[in-house]
Amino acid sequence: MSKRETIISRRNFLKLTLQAGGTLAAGAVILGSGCIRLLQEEDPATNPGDNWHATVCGICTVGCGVLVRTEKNTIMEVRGIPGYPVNDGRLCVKGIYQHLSLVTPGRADTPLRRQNGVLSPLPWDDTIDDLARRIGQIQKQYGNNAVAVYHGGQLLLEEYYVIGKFALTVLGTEHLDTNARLCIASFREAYNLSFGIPYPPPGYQDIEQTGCLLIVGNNTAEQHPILFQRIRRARNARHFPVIVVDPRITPTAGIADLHLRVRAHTDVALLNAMIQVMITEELYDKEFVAKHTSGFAELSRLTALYPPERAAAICGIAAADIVRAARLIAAAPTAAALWMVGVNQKEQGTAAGAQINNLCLLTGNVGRPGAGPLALIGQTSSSAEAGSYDGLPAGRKLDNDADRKEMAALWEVEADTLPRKNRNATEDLWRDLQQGQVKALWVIGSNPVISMPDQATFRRLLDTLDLLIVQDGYTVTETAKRADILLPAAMWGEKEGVFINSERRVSYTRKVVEPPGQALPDWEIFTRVAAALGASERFPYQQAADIFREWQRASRGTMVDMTGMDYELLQVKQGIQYPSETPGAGTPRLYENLRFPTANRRARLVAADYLGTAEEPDDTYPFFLLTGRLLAHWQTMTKTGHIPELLAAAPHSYVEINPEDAGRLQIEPGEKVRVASRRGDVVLPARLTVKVPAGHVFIPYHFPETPVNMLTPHLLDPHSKQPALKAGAVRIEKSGQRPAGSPY
Ligand SMILES: Nc1nc2c(c(=O)[nH]1)N[C@H]1C(S)=C(S)[C@@H](COP(=O)(O)OP(=O)(O)OC[C@H]3O[C@@H](n4cnc5c(=O)[nH]c(N)nc54)[C@H](O)[C@@H]3O)O[C@H]1N2
Ligand SMILES: Nc1nc2c(c(=O)[nH]1)N[C@H]1C(S)=C(S)[C@@H](COP(=O)(O)OP(=O)(O)OC[C@H]3O[C@@H](n4cnc5c(=O)[nH]c(N)nc54)[C@H](O)[C@@H]3O)O[C@H]1N2
Ligand code: SF4
Ligand SMILES: [Mo]
Repeated sequence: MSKRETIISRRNFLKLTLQAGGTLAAGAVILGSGCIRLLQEEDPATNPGDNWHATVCGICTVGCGVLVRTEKNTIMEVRGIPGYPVNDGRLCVKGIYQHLSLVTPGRADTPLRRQNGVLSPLPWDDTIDDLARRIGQIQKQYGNNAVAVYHGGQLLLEEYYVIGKFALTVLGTEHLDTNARLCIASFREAYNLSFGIPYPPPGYQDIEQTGCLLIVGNNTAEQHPILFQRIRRARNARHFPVIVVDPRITPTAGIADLHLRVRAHTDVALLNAMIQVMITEELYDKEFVAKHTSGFAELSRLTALYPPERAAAICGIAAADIVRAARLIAAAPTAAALWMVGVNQKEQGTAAGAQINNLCLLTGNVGRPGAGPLALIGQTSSSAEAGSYDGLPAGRKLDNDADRKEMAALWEVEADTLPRKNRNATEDLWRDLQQGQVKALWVIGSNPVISMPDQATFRRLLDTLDLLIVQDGYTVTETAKRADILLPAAMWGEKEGVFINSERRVSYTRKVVEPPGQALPDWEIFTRVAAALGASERFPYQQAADIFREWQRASRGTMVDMTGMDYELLQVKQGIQYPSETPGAGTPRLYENLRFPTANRRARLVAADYLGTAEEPDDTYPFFLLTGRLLAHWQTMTKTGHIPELLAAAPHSYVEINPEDAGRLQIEPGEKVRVASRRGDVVLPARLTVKVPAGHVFIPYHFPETPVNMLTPHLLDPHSKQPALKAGAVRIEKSGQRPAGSPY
């Protein structure tokens, strides 16, 4: 890390701000006096030792550009970069306080090994030797697939690539997956079905410029807050219609012209009816459909079964509103759609995603400005491009011989040594743990002991392991506490590489401080273990840039081509949207030529019947369980759980109950109630609010001390194998006392 590359002097700060589109004045206004002060040479408030560094936010997928100020080895403050294409100087609360997550208690700073039930420090070399020996023994005795690898979505692209390469070429295991399976699997399948590849077609600019916005199962205001600010501003300026589909009244629904408060799990019925209206009223773009799509006849036949009145009865909304929604989209000059885990985390997540794509295709709203279906990602950096999700990098598949050959050549291994398929973490891993076939699990940057569904079962499955390796920035996560070996990882700000956001923007993320103690970047940990397992020549990496260059070769000529980028260009351009072949040039929008990567070059209109959920409420468990997120907290709270400012905003969990239901059950506001499903229970204070519809309850999923996944079922979308994490029927018991002998 040379000074020239990493430190922004006040002069460079000015240059960067101007370079970023001349929005200095706007940025200064947004940021207030702090920014202007920074630009004044003789400002006494600026300490001579202060250094400002431009990088990208380490929290969510929106991918805001940030400036961080360091003093010695500590980040002192974080601000938005004025003029940055994603956020133009703005940040949300998590972005502003994120540096505190690096210095909260419980950071992992040395390798730990469990002996006699206690985790104690061990030097790196000994830890790696021990780990390599134990993995070797397990694989020798039980086969390659006895070791499973599962990683999260907050790592660098370079790290996803190295982990995948390691799992396939060193371990030779089919068990390679990521927590993207819990998050984006269904929209990837929906994109695959509709367009032939799983990558998001439009960018944020299209959402901002649209003539009509449909938001389904996504609370953009809290989960993608800076994107939401862009939407709100655009809407205030141009007054285009916004339609929100969510059972709850969310802050996002607060800007809706039409809020469709559907019953949980009924989106496919709603979307089919909207399509039916477009077809029967002939509101669709006939020329576009005829020239650029296939499957219209079948879609037309199936959606004919969903007149608005039928869907209205299923969804619990007015038929007239369904008609209105369809007409608004069809009549708009352009229309775009956003969706996320309110759709994906359902047994019909893929089907619903495909219907959203259909709405865009039927109205010709693909491949042009202000249009398109944008399924948002959630986590810091998409892990789907580098491979762990599909098995091989850049969309290649392990069961395709040509793909295997290509990657084997690049990796300098025999194609026959690569596994022939990959096994997912939600069906295959559970089954193989159940059957005693997986003996070691290596979890990198994820906290599945909170985030997987049906925790009672999942935790029992983990107990069957001989070896649990956890690689995390903290020692105190619920998963880390169960580790046999804990490997301390450097986190955001402590390592360099690239992140990919929801609009395919690849951004450079900078190392600005040293990691604590002996913590190492994840790629370096794998490089060292590969060496211990005799594969050092295939993992010769000295720095992240070496990996990026190798990854670029893997990406060449694919739909995620990143050969037109390097770390320098990514900084100058403030991120580049893939595919990018020409140096510095990206692709803000896919399919502008309306040729789709399918066999006949047409997009597919995919028909899907409405099936609902396997666990409908009944007399014993009368409520739908909704789970979701809050603005102030991040995921399982490993990063936000100790930040006072964020805890003050959301100090503990609760269950939202509609006052009508609460009245019947005689539940008072704030009263502790027991929420129970067929699988487990949690005790929470009740919040009485009309924001949640009658017959539903809502529980935020963040809080590890009251894990909502004690309640959720292990039900999967059959196409994507994504779990229905917003599902399950529950009952509410007035007494907050757990019955004697409760296992939870
Ligand atoms: N503040 C904050 N931001 C985050 C995160 C975070 O932890 N905190 N996590 C990031 C990640 S990884 C992700 S995946 C995204 C998720 O972003 P979102 O998708 O916005 O997240 P959720 O709040 O989980 O769910 C969205 C909505 O789905 C609704 N919903 C539930 N069931 C249904 C249904 O059947 N139909 C419809 N139409 N809606 C339904 C819920 O009421 C909820 O309002 O957020 C990202 N951003
Ligand atoms: N009921 C219910 N369950 C859900 C959801 C829901 O809406 N409802 N949402 C699901 C979704 S969308 C998601 S994405 C998952 C998320 O589930 P998880 O992946 O389990 O959640 P995180 O809290 O993001 O865990 C990330 C871990 O990585 C660590 N970490 C951060 N940076 C680094 C790094 O650079 N290196 C390493 N090695 N570790 C790092 C953090 O400390 C943390 O322990 O939860 C899913 N579970
Ligand atoms: S919206 Fe996401 S990327 Fe932007 S500041 Fe907030 S957490 Fe960071
Ligand atoms: Mo997610």
